[in-house]
Amino acid sequence: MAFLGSRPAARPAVTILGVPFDATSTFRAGSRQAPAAIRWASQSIETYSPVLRRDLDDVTYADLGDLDVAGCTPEQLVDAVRDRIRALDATLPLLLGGEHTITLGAVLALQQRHPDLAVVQVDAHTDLRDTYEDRRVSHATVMRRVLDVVAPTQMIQAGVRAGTREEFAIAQQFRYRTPRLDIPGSIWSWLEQRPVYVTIDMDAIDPADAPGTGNPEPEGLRAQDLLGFVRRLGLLQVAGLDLVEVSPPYDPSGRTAVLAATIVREAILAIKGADKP
Ligand SMILES: [Mn+2]
Repeated sequence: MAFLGSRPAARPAVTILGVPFDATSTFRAGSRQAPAAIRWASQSIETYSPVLRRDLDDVTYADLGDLDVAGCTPEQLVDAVRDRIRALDATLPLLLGGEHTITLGAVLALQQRHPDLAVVQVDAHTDLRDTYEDRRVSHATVMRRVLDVVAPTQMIQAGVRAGTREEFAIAQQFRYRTPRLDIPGSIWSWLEQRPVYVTIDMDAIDPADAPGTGNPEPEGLRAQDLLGFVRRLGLLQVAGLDLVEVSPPYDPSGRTAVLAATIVREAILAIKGADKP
């Protein structure tokens, strides 16, 4: 099953790729089931966004299905995502996780294409440990590995409210960080001037709105905060985007997957250059 309304397109502006990987998830695994759950949930929502006043019929995007990452080590997973995105050439990747580790592969590919790439991380957790359970590549270290290739002054963190003292000290060097999603105008203006990779960890949202995640954290964003942010992505030069850490086994009502599908729809509709020629 493909994402809502997806049809084959010769040169889609946006390419959806599922990355069903959750091998380093320590507390509660299950995000490998998320790409299928989000696609299934997408069948329950409308193709039209009354807020953006655009319809999925107005844009070109393609759902290429899932990367085959069964049995991969985290390092192999990162390489597989990186190589797949390199092969996509100019089309904008929209990744459906899987755990947060997948972001590293996307950033490695896109930072090579855009040396001035900025990264916006919307997340409950800092994800800045240097190692976690003896691993250098994991969902808990992913943004630290991103820092190996992207300068901290190119980084924005929003929604973050959990991490160690050491991780928060590292995040102090970022261009901007906030436990909410209140990105000020000066930072938006800065973002508008460079290619941006956006990674959205579903646990940034409050567990009330998105209970189906591996590591829920109280005091999160409301769904409408995040949707408001996503609808503004048309102001930016978005180079790529991911939505990670939806965990269907912890989503008995299915509402986390429906919200994820809605975020994906609004992102496709908001992103610049997706209009049909
Ligand atoms: Mn995360």
